[in-house]
Parts: sequence; structure tokens; C-alpha cells
Amino acid sequence: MTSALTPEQIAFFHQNGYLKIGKLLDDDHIALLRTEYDREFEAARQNGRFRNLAIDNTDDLDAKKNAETQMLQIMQMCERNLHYRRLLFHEPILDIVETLIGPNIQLFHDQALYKPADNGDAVFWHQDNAYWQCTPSNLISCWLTLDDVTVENGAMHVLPGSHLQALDHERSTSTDALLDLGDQIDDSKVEIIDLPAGGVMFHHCQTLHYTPPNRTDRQRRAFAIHFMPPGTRSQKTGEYLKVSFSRPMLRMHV
Ligand SMILES: O=C(O)CCC(=O)C(=O)O
Repeated sequence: MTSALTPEQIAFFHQNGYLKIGKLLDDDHIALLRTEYDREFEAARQNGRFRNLAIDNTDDLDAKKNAETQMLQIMQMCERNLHYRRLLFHEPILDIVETLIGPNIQLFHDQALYKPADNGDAVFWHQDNAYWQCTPSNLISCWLTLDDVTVENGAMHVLPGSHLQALDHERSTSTDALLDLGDQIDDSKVEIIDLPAGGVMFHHCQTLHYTPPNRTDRQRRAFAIHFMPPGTRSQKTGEYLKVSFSRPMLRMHV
């Protein structure tokens, strides 16, 4: 197999738990994905099939739509939209994933993460696998931007090396949600990943990461694809995360 990454990039990922790649999608593809993204969020505003992570989990559509701050999430765009399903199979992305987790690649899930202009809210510091509880903890995420993303409108922040240890995330007593690990972060060690539209970065499922609020007049549209090697199990039940329409095999070498 030819590696999609240099030995230095591979070593950097394993040492730091993340890797910035930069622009990977061409402009026509970005334009198409933007149109489809906006269409799906417009539909979601009508049918309520989205979450606003800025407020407690609720099905109240008015509360979600009209909350003062907005961190909007659509899970499994690949089940709603053919162009996003196709994106899961994007060869240059899978080539990188293959280099990092091996030749057999299954989808864990995908999600669109939208910070509207002016009132986009933060996603607080967390490790993904604290939510997912997968074993072994070998999943990786591709985080992809459809707009130019800087610290001002919600760039990804990571704590290098934090993937080497799973941390306990406390739960809120009222909502059962996991709580922010922000008070454990040494700000001087944080890396901020600016990306142009069509840019990608990868992170390990234990890498501590955070995105700040968007108070600019520029929206921040992002999409995350979470990949796992087949054979990944739920830590709680021990069950394999089986191949299905929701969790297709994306690449297989047998
Ligand atoms: O897009 C964001 O603001 C947060 C993304 C994130 O937490 C993730 O991809 O795991």
C-alpha cells in the first residue's frame, strides 16, 4: 500500500492525537456540499430533526430554533442526503484513514455541526470516546469545513498528546449530560487549527478538543465523519457495532 501521509505526519498523529491536512476538497465539491448542507438544515428547521447542543436536549422545536445561542447538529447526514453518503467514500479521505487505522474501515457515524453567524455557541472540552464508550478506543474523526474557519468563528482547538489517556467526564446531575473538562486544560498547550473551506483535520477519539463560540458575521459549517476499524465493540454491552445501513463498510481488504 502507498501511504497517503509522510512518515513525519504519521508519527505526528500518533504522538499528538491530531493532524492538520489543509484543503482537500475542490471548489465545485465544496459548493455542492454547501448547497446540500443548507437545504438539510432548512428542512430540519421545519421538521425538527436536529439538535441544538447549546440548550438541554429537548424536542421543543420553538425552543431549539429560538434559543439565544445555536450549536446545531444533524446526526447521520448520510441517511438523508446522497451527496453526504458519497462523501463517506471520498478516496483521499479514506486513504488517510487507512494509513492511520488500517485497511478495513467502517463508519461509526457522521454529523453536521453548524455554528450560525453572530450567535453560534461553543462545543466544550471533551474526549469523544467518553460519549461513545467504544473499545478498543481506536476510532478517528475527519473534521471537514465548508467555510474558512479561524479562532473567531469556531476553529477546532486540541490538546496535543491528550489522546494517550482516557479521562473521567463527570455527568450533570440534572440532565445526565457529560460536563466540560475546560478547567483541566492548560491554555498554553492548546493548538488552534485554522482551516480554509474544504479543509480537513483528523483527531483520535481520546483527543481533548473544543470549539469556541461564533460571534462573527460569517457562518461556520462543519461536518465530521467518525471512522472505526470493524470489530469495534460497545464497552458497556460488549456487542460488536455491526455493519448496517447506518454503519456501512467504507473500505475493505480481505
Ligand atoms: O464542530 C464542532 O464545533 C465540534 C466538533 C466535535 O466536537 C467533533 O468533531 O468531535
